[in-house]
Amino acid sequence: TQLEQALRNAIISDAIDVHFQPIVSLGNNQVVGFEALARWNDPDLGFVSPGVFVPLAEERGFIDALSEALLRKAAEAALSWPRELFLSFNLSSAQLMDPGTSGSILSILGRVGFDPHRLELEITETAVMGSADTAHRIIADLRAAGVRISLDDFGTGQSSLGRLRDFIFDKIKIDRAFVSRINSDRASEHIIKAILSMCEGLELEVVAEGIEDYAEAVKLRTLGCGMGQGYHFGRPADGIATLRFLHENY
Ligand code: G
Ligand code: G
Ligand code: MN
Ligand code: NA
Repeated sequence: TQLEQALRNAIISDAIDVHFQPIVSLGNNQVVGFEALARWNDPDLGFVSPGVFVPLAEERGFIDALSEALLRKAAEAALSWPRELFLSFNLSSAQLMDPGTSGSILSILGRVGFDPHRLELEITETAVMGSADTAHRIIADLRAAGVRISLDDFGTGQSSLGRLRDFIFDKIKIDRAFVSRINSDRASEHIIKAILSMCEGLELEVVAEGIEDYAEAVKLRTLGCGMGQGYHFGRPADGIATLRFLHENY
């Protein structure tokens, strides 16, 4: 198809960019890291969402090439940040079925000179279930090298609390579906409270995603949520705007 051909060309010509969205400590509003988010502005097709082209890349077998280029760009950009903030990078489910993934990630970090302790990988619960043995091996190898693992979109889809008993995660990211209703819907508040209490017991760090206003940030801080992310703190921005943001704000 036209989209597939355009994606293939974009990967070959290294035209897919990476943007960064701040993750802050809710206690003091300090930026502690950034999530890398792929952005593709095609001359003919315009902006194509990663929600569209990442699944297409997985389906067509381009995901390794795409993800390697994005991780390299993201880690290179992170080396120029003024402080040792963490970099959070999304892994797709196909990558967790490929035993070569851990070696490939660590070799990119080595080549770029990026400390694995500064990298976090975001994965979803469904991705771990796809090919459980391979996924667990990849995660164990990465964690042994110092990489941290976060469970993305927590609370949605096929979440099973049982997965948390495997102790393969360092952090969970509460899906914005709960966060956006925290001040209007008592049920969402109770669910978030329960997640925070459970994560405290399991010694998991927590990020609330999709914080869009001050009232949500205040509520989450009051409930004891450690970190937040969302348009209230900053939208995803390119590497240069991210550097400017860091120099102006922190
Ligand atoms: O950035 P937001 O605009 O629309 O992202 C849409 C979806 O694409 C999200 O689920 C996000 O996790 C995913 N995504 C964004 N960038 C990447 C990436 O570099 N790799 C993978 N695997 N997924 C990404
Ligand atoms: O699936 P994942 O959580 O990786 O995707 C992150 C997605 O959330 C990206 O598409 C990003 O652009 C989007 N996002 C980040 N902050 C906000 C926010 O405050 N509100 C909304 N609606 N989307 C957000
Ligand atoms: Mn994510
Ligand atoms: Na998420």
